[in-house]
Amino acid sequence: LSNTAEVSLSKFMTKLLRHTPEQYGLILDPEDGSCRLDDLLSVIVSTPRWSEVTVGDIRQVVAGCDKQRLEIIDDRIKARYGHSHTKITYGPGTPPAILFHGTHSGVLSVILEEGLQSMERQYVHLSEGTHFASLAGSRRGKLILLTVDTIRAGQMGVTFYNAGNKVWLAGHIPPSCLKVY
Ligand code: HQG
Repeated sequence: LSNTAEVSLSKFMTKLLRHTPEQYGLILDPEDGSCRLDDLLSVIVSTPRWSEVTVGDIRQVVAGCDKQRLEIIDDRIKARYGHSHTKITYGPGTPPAILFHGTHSGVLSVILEEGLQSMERQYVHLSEGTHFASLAGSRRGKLILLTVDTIRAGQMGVTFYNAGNKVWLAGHIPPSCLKVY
């Protein structure tokens, strides 16, 4: 796969595993959102653009992604985070005292008023460092980094889930737990 093809296939695989599997007849495990690598491959090769794709190409896409969006375990594959479709079950965990969320200036005042909402996804996305949060927040406008006081949030009943690779997920984060970084 060329670089361009790799990025393009990666977007298609992410769409399938996070957002619209049923549109392609793909059934994801309701617990962890995974499916068999073979089943994903069948769906991919049934589209004219990707009819030549091999399991090797899929592995290349998964390995080549710096954000580790996707994960292969034995003969199964899943998106690690970002789902709008299936509500994945993650084990609850105790995050560092401070986590980051990247957003943009256009929605800052709303967020400081009503807190962080999961919007179109199943969870609010947070990270242990500023890198992942900066990537997320810069996509839509002027980057704003927020810190989340996870201890206070925990006291207020928020549960945190570890999605791996320093990414944490949660439900609604109340405004009193947020500060502009
Ligand atoms: C904002 C991508 C108004 C929130 C990214 C964000 C990340 C509010 C947007 C991952 C709000 C939702 C997740 C409120 C939050 N009012 N806006 N109360 N609360 N928002 O894409 O965190 O490259 O669903 O700040 O890089 O941006 O696809 O979430 O701006 O890692 O792997 O509403 O997805 O990763 O946007 O992104 P999203 P996100 P990938």
